[in-house]
Amino acid sequence: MPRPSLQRRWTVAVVVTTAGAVLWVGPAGATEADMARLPVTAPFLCLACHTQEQPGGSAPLNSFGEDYLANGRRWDSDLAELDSDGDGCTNGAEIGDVDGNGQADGNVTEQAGNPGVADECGPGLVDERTWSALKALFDGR
Ligand SMILES: [Ca+2]
Ligand SMILES: [Ca+2]
Repeated sequence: MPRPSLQRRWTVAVVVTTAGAVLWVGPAGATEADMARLPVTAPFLCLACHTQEQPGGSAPLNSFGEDYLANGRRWDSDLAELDSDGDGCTNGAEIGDVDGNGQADGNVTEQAGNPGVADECGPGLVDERTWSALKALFDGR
């Protein structure tokens, strides 16, 4: 079998390296795209879905991250109704989009609690009925 030319070997090396880089970068891009699907991301950002911050979204998923993945990586009413971390507040209430329509409730700019960490929806969190009433006011404009 003839030995491949130097040019061909270089071409193969470049293709393999590029493919490896794309695969390596892939999860980070997906994580950013996933985060962009949530109507409110501050202040927890990566930690809404991951157990710790690691480059490229390589940290293990928390309970909300797992549910998000199981929901086809979509933020919708089904995911909003769940209480992934079991702390008594729905994901929607913690994220700030109770009905999961993709729009932040009222003028909410920060998540009320971390949807993947229990015991973060304390007395400061307005209850869901209040959120719904507030949201209805804004939706009815
Ligand atoms: Ca919860
Ligand atoms: Ca929580």
